Amino acid sequence: MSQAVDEIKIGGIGASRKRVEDNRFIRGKGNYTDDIVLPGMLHMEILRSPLAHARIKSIDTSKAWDIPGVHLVLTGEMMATRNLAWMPTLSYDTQAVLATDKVRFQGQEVACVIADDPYIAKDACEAIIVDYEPLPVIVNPKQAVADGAPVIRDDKENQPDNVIYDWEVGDREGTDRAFAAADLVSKLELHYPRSHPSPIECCGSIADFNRATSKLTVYMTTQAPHIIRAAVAMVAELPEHMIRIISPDIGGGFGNKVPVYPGYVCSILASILLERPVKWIEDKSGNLISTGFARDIYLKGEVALRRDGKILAVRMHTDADHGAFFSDAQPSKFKIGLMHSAFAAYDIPVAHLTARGTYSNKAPGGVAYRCSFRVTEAMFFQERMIQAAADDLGMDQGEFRRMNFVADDAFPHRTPFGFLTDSGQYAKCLDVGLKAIDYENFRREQAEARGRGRLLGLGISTMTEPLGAGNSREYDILGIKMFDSAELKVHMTGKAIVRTGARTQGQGHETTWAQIVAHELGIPAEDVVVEEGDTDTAPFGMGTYASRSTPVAGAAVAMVSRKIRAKARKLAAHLLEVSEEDIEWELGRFYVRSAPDRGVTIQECAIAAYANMPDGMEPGLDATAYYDPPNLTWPFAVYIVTVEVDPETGVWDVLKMVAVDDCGVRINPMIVEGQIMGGLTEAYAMSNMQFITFDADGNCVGANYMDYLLPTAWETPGFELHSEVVTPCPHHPIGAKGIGECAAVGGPAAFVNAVIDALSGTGVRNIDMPLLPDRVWEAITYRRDVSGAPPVRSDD
Ligand code: MCN
Ligand code: CUN
Repeated sequence: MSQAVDEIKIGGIGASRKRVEDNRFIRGKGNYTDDIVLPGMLHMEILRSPLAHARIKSIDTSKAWDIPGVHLVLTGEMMATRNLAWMPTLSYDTQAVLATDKVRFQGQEVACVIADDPYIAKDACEAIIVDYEPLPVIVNPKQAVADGAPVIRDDKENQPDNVIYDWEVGDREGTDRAFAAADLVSKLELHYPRSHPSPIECCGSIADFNRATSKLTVYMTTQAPHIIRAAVAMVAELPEHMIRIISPDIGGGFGNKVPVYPGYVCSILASILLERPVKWIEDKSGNLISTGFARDIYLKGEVALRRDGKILAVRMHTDADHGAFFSDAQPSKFKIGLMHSAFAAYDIPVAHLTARGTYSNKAPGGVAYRCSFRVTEAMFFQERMIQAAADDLGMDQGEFRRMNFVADDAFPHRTPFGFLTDSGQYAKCLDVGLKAIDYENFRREQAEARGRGRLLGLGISTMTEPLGAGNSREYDILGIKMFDSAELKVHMTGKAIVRTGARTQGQGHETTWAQIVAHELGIPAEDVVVEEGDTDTAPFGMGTYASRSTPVAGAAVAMVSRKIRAKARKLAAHLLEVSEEDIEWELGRFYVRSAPDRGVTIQECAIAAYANMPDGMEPGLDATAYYDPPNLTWPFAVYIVTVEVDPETGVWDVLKMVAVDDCGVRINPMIVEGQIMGGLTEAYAMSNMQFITFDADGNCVGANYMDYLLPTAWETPGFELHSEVVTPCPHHPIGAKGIGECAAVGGPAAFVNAVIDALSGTGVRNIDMPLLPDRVWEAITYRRDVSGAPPVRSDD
């Protein structure tokens, strides 16, 4: 008879364990960067540029210095004397820390004041007089490449124009041939607008340089503390072991807290100069105007089709607006992130993508906001194209997808862009979704309603996305290979602590990593503490973004647990006085194969590691595992939305939304559902209310919460989630695939497809997000596509 512990009871894999971190969060006991107060701490505020493009003729800081309580005023000129006016970005470009020659976007950092309190610092910022000479402004890729366009990055040698890269991937000739042989070519052009992750907590840092020990400690809002340590070592030319980056509790990241921001660098230099801790906490408008923008990409696509519905080839072109500095955090090999993961769920023989990136007078942007390196744009584009292609063919949306999906028995599947997808049951997920939305019935209702002048629509989005960079052969950031690690220490009482180089920002790692240990060792999850975010104690890791934590760091947690189990097995053999070969494992316990009643628990092995180890065995029970994933993980998702559009006002309401997510084995089903709900909420917001853009002078329009709306429970529709399809990841130690971003990636196309479907028959092929009522109304009234692309000057 088995005496194994019950996995669900001890909070192992599959248990919907309540999030342990919420205990402190909901009681207001979290410890965020702004909660930290150090003795003698000063406060820093940033002066930002009001103009989008201007030459700096002079900066007069004398009045700021005169204000009592001011300790330091930093300008670009002073930074330059220490070689810190510019810093490297994560995409091999440079970014101004404080402007010296020119300002290149509205909100750019021009000067900093460090004072006794933030109010004095703010007042002193206002006392700084900057003399600007305005320059012509560029706010979109078309203007960037126009004849005679001003060169934004005239600071760079070998940069005669505003083009950052021209990149291509795929098979150009093969694609051309396939298009020549097509029965029908379906085309679509659209703009995925800028958006902003806008986490509740803004960015901030407290730098604390101790002259006596030469040690620099920085508390900061970062999703990737080890990368920041490497960047600080590089920029500040400090030795790595003298830098400690601590990422305390984070109030939401969503990608906003991946980049390196000038505020971090300035607070560090200020602390070194003043030998006192310096705190910088960004305000909301500073966060919205200058940090971590996402998307802003123009997409042009063509699908070559056979009459029966088979996709023969895909051609794509993207024009990405990166703002004034190319600071995307992404694997260095790919210029436009993983844009070429588009169409990975479909069996497409050949494809070609060209991508151009340009500078503009906007804040750096591109890669953040719940996306695995541009996958959000890729999947949005894919699913808008798929809908348009099916419509052009006159085919049913479900049927068209089903006939082009990669079949269940066709894995591993090499996509035309070279990715290897390894598992999935796409058609099955779609069937579950169509049944849940009552597809046939809805189509009938839709036709009837149309007869009575009511506009109903149904939108489908189906996609697989690549989550979990590396492997280290193909993925690196600034040359640092993408892998992760975990360290597990089992104390003599059988309690444990696990540390990883990932950094949770709300995803629940403190709960789920303990569940993996429970699954592997049978130690109850509540006996396992999880710690992340301190470079002095956590093992090296590349951080949390691109939903890579479960695929990489989570895998490392499983692997280090197995190392511990291997040593515990030796201890068990010693305790049971049999040879190791005679020992069997069941959850939480080793036993003698021939006498199953004779066994020892994992806890008994733990104490033996300290109190009764065999001769010659190294004492203790701890280990570290580095995990280099063999491949990305490829979760699959189906999102289906039904809507009603009011033709009089353009207002649209969601009638029902269903989500079918297959992310392999779910460690904590409740946390996974939370991730999906959150992502769908963001997808809903992106598709209909989040509007942030730039006028022709480069003024950021919508940089406040009156215009840039955060969805609340009031306007967010209900979501029906389905979890019945589970395709374990074949190479992940516990079969899990990433989930953190799926719903935000795949969701937007479902909403937009639904509204466009409601307008079918009007000739409207596209309305750009956000689908604000006036845009929808304009499309219906004038029967035309509506683009919300940033304005082009009338003299263009
Ligand atoms: N999980 C699980 N079973 C799976 C997959 C995941 O139980 N098969 C659990 C994980 O253990 C983890 C959570 O779900 O607790 C998310 O896991 P994963 O998909 O690995 O994603 P990451 O932990 O790497 O989180 C990153 C992802 C990204 S990139 C953004 S952006 C985003 C997101 O997570 N930012 C978030 N979700 C967020 N959720 C919150 N609350 N706050 C953010 O800032
Ligand atoms: Cu691109 S947002 Mo998440 O990868 O941190």
